[in-house]
Amino acid sequence: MSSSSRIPTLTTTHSGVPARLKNEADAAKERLYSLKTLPDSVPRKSNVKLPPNTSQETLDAAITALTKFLGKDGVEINNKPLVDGWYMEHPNTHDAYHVIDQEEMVCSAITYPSSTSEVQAIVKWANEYTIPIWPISMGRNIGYGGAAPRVPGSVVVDLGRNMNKVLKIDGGNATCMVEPGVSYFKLYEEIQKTGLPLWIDTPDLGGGSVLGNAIDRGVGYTPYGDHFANRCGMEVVLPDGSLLRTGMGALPGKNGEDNPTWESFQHAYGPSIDGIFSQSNFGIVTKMGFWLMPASGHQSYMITFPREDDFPQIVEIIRPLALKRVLGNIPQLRHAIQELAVTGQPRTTWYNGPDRFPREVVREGVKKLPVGDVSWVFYGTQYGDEASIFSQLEIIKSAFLSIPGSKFYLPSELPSDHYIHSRVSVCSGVPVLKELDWLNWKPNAAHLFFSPIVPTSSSHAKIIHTLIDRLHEKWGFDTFPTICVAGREMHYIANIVYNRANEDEKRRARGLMREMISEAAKEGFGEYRTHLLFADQVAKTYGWNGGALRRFNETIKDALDPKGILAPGRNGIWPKSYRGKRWELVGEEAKKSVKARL
Ligand code: EUG
Repeated sequence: MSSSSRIPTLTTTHSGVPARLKNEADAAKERLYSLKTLPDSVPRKSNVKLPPNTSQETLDAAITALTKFLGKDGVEINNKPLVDGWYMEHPNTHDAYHVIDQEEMVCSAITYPSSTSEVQAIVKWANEYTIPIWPISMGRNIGYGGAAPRVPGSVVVDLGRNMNKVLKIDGGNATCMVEPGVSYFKLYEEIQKTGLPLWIDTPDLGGGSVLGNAIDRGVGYTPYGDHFANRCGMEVVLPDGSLLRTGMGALPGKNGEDNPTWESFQHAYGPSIDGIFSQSNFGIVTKMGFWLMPASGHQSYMITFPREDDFPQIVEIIRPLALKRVLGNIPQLRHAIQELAVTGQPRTTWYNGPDRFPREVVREGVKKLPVGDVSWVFYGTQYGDEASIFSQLEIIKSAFLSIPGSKFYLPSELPSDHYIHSRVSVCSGVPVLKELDWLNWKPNAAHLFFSPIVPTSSSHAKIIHTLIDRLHEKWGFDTFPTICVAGREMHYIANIVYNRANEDEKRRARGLMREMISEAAKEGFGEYRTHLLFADQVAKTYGWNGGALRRFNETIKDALDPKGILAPGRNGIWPKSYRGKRWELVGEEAKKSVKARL
């Protein structure tokens, strides 16, 4: 056996794989590594990346001071070769899925707090030395920048390594409270241990941080799929090192206890402020409460549609079903090409050309799979007792099957290795790894998401899909749309899969992103989330009334973080000391000028 047998498990590492998925993880890594031509690491081209305006001496003195406080194991200099690793063995030094040079967006050091008071001390230390810090929960935000800091040389605060406890599970009230290092895998295991009939809500992959994903406003697929909407209560270290509790946590409980409704009511008295700690750099969230879903009967299904042009009609059928909550969760609509990709076989299995994967080859490919000659695949799940699921399915079938040639399948009608079984797990709160399989599409594969919000309407859906497909063609990428339907809007996720060993592919991936962001904005579409590199450009598209939103964010930023130490540039929010100094990355040219500055 190769290196894969070293994949850490949950019993040894907070970020490890659960025992039930160990073999699957080994096999997935094995398949991915069989296509890897990049070495595990290469020697560093330069020394430790210094924070801006910081000399080596100042950094050394600062690190010595921090080490005195946190101990030798609490601080680590980032001077070793960079290792991209694999999903379950991901780095906290840089972006494993680098879209620019691997060494460009790196931290100078990593620090590992063990408590909220240590986080407070780190923040005070950063203020003292004016060194930017970049907090990560676990750093598995893959496709959006991973663990990489926006400002090279920042000190990464890896919250998860030593702060990874499930602090509370309340079976009666169906709530929990977690620290940043609790993954979906871990929360799931902990709940199983209690024997309580509770579900978590997991994204497609289960290795990420529950807290981190929620404050990045990530998405899962049960009726509790809007992660930030199902939060309840936060504890936040502010940029001056002081501590805040939001919601009912602001009201002290009896005898110094936590407030008993902290995880039950989202608000306090006065303005609702939780939202400003999501997708921002206004505070470090060290604890967060969540609502859990009572376990339920569930039935997943798949509906296939034969023609490319069925897309707008599918969307029109979805909207009323979603609004009436007949579709009670976040279903996915995928293009047929993904039926090929999720088999885990490389692109070359079907097609060897360097150009775009031809439509006829998709058709030839899917014809041989259980789905047959189709263009779109809808993965849904219904919840409740048997009778209610039955009646819901009758409504759903009669709506979708009005499209000529569409077909309805249950998981029991499909082979045991079909992707639907992974959807069954995800849609019933069981975190899995299956979604990694489409990474085998290319060697040394990495992915990048373009994630616009689109009204659930045929005309808008057609515009965005045509735009995305046209630009993928222009820049030479296969179009991999996964459309996650929230209700009145859809998160259209275009998965750009690129070979991170190929500089030209990386350049084209960046070009494609930049052009999609600007073209989509002209049509009124904006991203719900984006990779670090594109944060400035996306933030700029939200420019109504001369950038009123940006000004508001900057006002808050300057008030809370006058020295600009906390995650400068996150989500396009720059502290005063960085503004107007060409830190914003809005194009390839800007990148060059920033690089020259560093
Ligand atoms: C996916 C979904 C997302 C996202 C990134 C990826 C799914 C990929 C709905 O949000 O942000 C299969």
